Amino acid sequence: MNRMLVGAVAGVIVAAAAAAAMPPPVYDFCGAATAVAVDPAGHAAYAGDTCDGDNQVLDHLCGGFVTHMGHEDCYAIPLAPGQSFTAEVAHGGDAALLVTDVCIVFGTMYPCLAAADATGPGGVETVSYANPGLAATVYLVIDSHTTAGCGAYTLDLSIQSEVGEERASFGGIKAAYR
Ligand SMILES: [Ca+2]
Ligand SMILES: [Ca+2]
Repeated sequence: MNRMLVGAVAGVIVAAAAAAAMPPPVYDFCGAATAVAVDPAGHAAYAGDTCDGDNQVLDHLCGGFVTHMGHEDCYAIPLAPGQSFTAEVAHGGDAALLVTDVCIVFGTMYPCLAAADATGPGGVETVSYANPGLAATVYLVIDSHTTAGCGAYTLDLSIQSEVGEERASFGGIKAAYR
């Protein structure tokens, strides 16, 4: 091996080592998420435009659809134990909804808790999620399929009171008169 070749090989090894040591890419919408505040009846309404959003959610394996290279808006939804929410999004572009439990991931996809992509441009997407555990903040991502698929939208959101409570009251009434 001549000196030049040794130098070139050493350079490749150094570059490969540097590449291996590179940290994974960080995807983070924590600071961009809108904190949802509902009225006493548990409702909230928002209007926005995903074209103004960032693209931190590039892909997610949710119900068969994978890539979402368009921009997204994100909402942070606080849920007490047993609470659930339903979100209805009327969208001018082609929206896809994702519910996830983290706002930052390192070199991987966002976990999928629930998702919806039933309609094309101009359609309405609806997604629901019930919190099975302790009080938690979950995130609703209103994503766009492509950069051209972004657009204005309205979001209607409702947080339902604890399912267990409702069941208990209805079930209890029924049981009491049986
Ligand atoms: Ca996206
Ligand atoms: Ca859609």
